[in-house]
Amino acid sequence: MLRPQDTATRERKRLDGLWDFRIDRDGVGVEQGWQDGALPEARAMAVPASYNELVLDPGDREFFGDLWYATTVRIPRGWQDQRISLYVESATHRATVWLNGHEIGSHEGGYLPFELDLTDAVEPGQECRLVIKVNNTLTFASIPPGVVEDGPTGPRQRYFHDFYNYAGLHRSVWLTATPKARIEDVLVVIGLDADTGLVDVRTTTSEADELRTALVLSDADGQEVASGQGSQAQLRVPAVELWQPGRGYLYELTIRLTDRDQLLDEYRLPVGVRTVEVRGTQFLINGEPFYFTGFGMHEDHAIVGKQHNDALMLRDFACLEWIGANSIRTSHYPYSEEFMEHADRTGLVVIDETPAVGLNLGIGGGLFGSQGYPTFSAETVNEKTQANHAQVIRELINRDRNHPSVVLWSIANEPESHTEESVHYFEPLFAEARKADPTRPVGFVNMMLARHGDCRLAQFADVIMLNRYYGWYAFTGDLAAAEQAWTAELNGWAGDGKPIIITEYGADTLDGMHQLIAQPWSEEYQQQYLEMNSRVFDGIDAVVGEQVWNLADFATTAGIIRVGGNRKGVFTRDREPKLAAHWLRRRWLDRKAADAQVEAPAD
Ligand code: GCB
Repeated sequence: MLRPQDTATRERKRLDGLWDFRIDRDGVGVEQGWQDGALPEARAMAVPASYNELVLDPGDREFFGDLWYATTVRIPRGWQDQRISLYVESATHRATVWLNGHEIGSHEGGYLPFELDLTDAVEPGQECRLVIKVNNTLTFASIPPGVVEDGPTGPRQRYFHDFYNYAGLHRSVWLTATPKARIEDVLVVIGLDADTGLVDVRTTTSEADELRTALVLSDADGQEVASGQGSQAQLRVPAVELWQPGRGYLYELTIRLTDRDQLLDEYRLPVGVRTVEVRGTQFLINGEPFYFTGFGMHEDHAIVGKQHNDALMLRDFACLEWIGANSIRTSHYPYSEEFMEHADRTGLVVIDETPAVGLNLGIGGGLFGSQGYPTFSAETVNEKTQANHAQVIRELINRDRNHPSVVLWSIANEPESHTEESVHYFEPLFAEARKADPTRPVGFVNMMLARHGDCRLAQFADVIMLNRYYGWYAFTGDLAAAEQAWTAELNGWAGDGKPIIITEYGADTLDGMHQLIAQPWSEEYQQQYLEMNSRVFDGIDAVVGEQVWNLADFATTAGIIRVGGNRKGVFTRDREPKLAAHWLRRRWLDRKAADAQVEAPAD
């Protein structure tokens, strides 16, 4: 599946704006025919946006079930003889689509796009009513999982992850027109032979072998540097300009499908030439050891929730650049396609994560106020969950495999990983990821409950990713003891001979709270906590990265350990720096300058 584009042969129409919206409180929508499009008592809803902060009734905000969206669209009259489809970038967590009352299709999973063929259901020039029923209920089968429990006042949605379950149409919705004989998919695999870039292109087309596929690769100035033809071809780029961390040099690949001299379809793809390799305890990009600095993040902002918004995204990138971060992890779900494209352009290195978060029901239950459950059982996380998990791995890799910014797949965040059951569940999923992309390393993020020696999944990973909160959840307030225990644990992992990335470490911090004798929650403590962690990392060669939790404060469910959300941001929720941000900036800019062998910029 290809992202919609405007090219010589393709068109797209963004359907963003105010749609009609109705929460199906009584679960009567289908019975009452809301799918036909006349949504009774509808209110206006922004698309894209999370709906939750735009309704002020607490019951509406916390609602779980069906959310109905409807809009009227006109199919452009020039779209005769085209394949017309609907491309939905993100419907959290599943959706069913009707057009003029006819069911067109559905999709499971909230953070990855889906495309539905509308060709037989529409007439160019005509107006039609588009209805999308979004469902935000989390179950033991969904990724991420959740459960509906009986509460004193009725059923309640619980989940096992630490961010608010925002829902809605979070990213753009598109109508697209493509030629019927078309390019369906493109895979680019990169290699390097000395300073020659090897760009292997595999193109899938909708029909007939006798059609010709022509490839042209141009540099950033638009000059052609290589060309080729065929559905499988290798382009060689002498004296190649590499895509590098912090310098996202992109070529553009133009793929043209022709029938004799007639152009049938055209697609353009940015291409970054870079290699990724794990060698011993090193993580190499373009053959050079790479040290990750940066954050675990969230797509999260006041009012709009998980909406993709270009301006807010640019502010996040500006914060990352200011602080000297070279990388992020898309914790805990795939981010918008615009984000991935901008990472490619700016040279931001990305650890790309599936939405599999909270697959540790014992801990999740305790932390988030639910009863405890066994993680893996016939009634909880089971084969159905595993099938959905395999599906999101395939869909994520299929969506993001051509992004040079992506250097590592994370197939889950903090799952149960110390039991035999976890091996049964995860071993096939590692295989699934490797099959979908044999070119990149694969890992998962380990949590504190499965320390070195107890974790049974690390054996399947190319890179060890650790989330640790020594000095916060463990040894709270005692940084000296934390430093000792953390160093001891990390030395154990270092003995395994794989690179280690610290994917989370952080301390909740209330901006504005200052203390001379620094205690947890103060701005001073956050800085001292980060300083302590840095000392630990600097003493262990196998540590090849540090990603602080979190770039910014973010919304969570209500809880006694959350103050208006999770406050581990180095920036506030509106992206202003806390005290520690200045210290971190100094550390990372100095490190960057040392790597580049230049003088570090002054403050
Ligand atoms: C974690 C989770 C992350 C939480 C964080 C915390 O280990 O991966 O989702 O937000 O801890 O702050 O507790």
